[in-house]
Amino acid sequence: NFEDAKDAIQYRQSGFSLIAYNFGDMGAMMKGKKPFDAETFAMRAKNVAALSHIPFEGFIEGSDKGDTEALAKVWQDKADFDAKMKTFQENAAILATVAQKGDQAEIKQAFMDTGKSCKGCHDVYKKD
Ligand code: ASC
Repeated sequence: NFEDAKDAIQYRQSGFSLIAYNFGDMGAMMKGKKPFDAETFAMRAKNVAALSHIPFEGFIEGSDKGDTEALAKVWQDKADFDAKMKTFQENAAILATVAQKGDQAEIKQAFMDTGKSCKGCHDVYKKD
């Protein structure tokens, strides 16, 4: 368990940083900013699927105060927040699966769905 809110905030932010790095590299490939490399993409997708389960644990009661971009709304609407987090985890798992198979259309769709679940949560629960 975390010592305090500061530890919990650090933990979830570390998870999000790793997710952003891996997802961002996939995004660069999807946007054609760098060549698509199937093996690297599948590795990144697998990382995001695993990492998608990390931040959740850090959203403990009372950790809306401190050096965080999470809005108090996370804890006010916790059931909806949890559901959105779960949707993200499900989409990330699908992305990891289709990235293994290698069908470009499926990959594109799964990547967009995952990105939408990032943004869908940020729009509501994250400071801009
Ligand atoms: C990223 C990133 C996000 C998401 C979001 C997707 O690469 O850092 O927060 O994608 O922009 O819509």
